[in-house]
Amino acid sequence: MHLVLCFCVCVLPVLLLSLPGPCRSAPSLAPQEEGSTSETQGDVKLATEYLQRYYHLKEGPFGRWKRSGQSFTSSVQEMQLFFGLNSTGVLDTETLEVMRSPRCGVPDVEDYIHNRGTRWSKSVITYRIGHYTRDLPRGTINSVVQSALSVWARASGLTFVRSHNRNADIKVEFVTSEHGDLYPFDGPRGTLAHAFGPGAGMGGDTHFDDDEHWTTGEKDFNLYLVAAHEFGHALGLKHSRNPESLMYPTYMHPRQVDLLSKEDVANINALYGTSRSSPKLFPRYGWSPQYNPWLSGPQFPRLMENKCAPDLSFDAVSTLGDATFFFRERYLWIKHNQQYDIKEGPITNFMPKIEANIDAAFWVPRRSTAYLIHESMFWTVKGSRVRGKPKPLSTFGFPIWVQDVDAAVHIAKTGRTLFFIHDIYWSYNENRRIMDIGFPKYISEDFPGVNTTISAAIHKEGFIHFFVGPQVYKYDYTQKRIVGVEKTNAWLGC
Ligand code: NFH
Ligand code: ZN
Ligand code: CA
Ligand code: ZN
Repeated sequence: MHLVLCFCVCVLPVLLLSLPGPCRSAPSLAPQEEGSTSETQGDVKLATEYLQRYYHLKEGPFGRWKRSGQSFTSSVQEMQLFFGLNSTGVLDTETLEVMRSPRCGVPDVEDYIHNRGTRWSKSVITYRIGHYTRDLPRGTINSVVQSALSVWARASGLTFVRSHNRNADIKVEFVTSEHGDLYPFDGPRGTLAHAFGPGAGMGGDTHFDDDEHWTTGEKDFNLYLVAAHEFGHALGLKHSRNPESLMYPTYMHPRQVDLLSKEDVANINALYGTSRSSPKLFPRYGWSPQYNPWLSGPQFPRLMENKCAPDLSFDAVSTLGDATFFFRERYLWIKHNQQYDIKEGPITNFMPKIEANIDAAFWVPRRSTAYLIHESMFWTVKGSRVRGKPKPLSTFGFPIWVQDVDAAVHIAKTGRTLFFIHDIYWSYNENRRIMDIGFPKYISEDFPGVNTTISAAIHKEGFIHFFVGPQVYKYDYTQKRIVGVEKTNAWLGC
């Protein structure tokens, strides 16, 4: 029983949260007229006080637009629902008993009163996608949800981590009509979605009306836009009167460049602080809807839908500053170290000069420079800028017959860059800027166990990671052996 009560104390703020001021209206005494059996004036007084204190807010999940005040009966029902009692709306003995029982711990209650459950009291928030819609492939939905959360992550100090655990903070679900929370959906159009504010239990949960047609383009309704709005609520934001704001209560395509208005940013910052101070790479080609693949359906690469495809492979992988870049065809994923969210888009969104796929890439930390190789040419990227024109591979001292490279990796400790081409490799001395003598050599000779063409390679935390199609081999080059195998898509958090 004690546990149940604790659950309640923590959960209630969720339902109360949208209440802008003090209690609005006195609950009606309707239940008496409904001829319930045992209740007395005293019971009604107790219940009224109780419901005013813990449930008085008439607003349920956000999304109940212009919803009229909630009746006493439905407050009772709501309370009963949370306690697992028969949700009759009638003040029966059992309900009154729960209302009379001591709440768990004064501090909890105090805390709740002050905080009103308006924010999560942590900066890492987990989410889980329960029931999917059939309108879009699952992989797409996973990516859209992640992108929509990233909108808020970028503007705040928050990090979102996908979880498969039942206790994830934000449970995302596509549902229709009645779905167990007293806020049934209304079929096509009308309300598109709703979300509960921060809190335990249902707190943070986000429901999408699966009677809508969900899209990733300009047609109604764009899931990314609606999800970003709902996650605002799941984080504790209320509606805005400003039509430029994402938190405006009516669905519309954004007209301005940024999804978030200044007001949205100020509101999320007021709750969770500002975004990490670490400078962002390529700030100019960020995540405006203009560049966001989720808002520009037609040019949205098909590949994207398969970010978590089991056979995902990369053309090139490299560190660049404090991020890891994953290239595939003309597409790029950027994963910042220490951050969960991944930026992604056509390569040209980030580096407009590079209208090509990248075959191999490597990072020389000493020069804070990345080298991106396409066929027989390579670009130099320093800071967030592509420097000058591409240069020919022969700059590294390759013979003329070397016209492309499968993978490249720089090992800072030895100052060498290794270039992999089919079954052979070269070693380049970055300090002296010459090829080492005795190369090329067979890959299998020096990297026993690695005997297929390498798709991409990166040096990280003392290991070389060889990407071979959908698999990644973790290679210990001092011991000369493979010490681990992983799925390629695991590197994108799949
Ligand atoms: C919504 N909401 O469904 C609408 N609005 O524009 N239908 C809101 C979600 C949009 C959830 O948090 C509900 O606020 C409706 C109505 C803004 C994504 C304005 C008709 C209610 C097309
Ligand atoms: Zn809303
Ligand atoms: Ca609807
Ligand atoms: Zn719901």
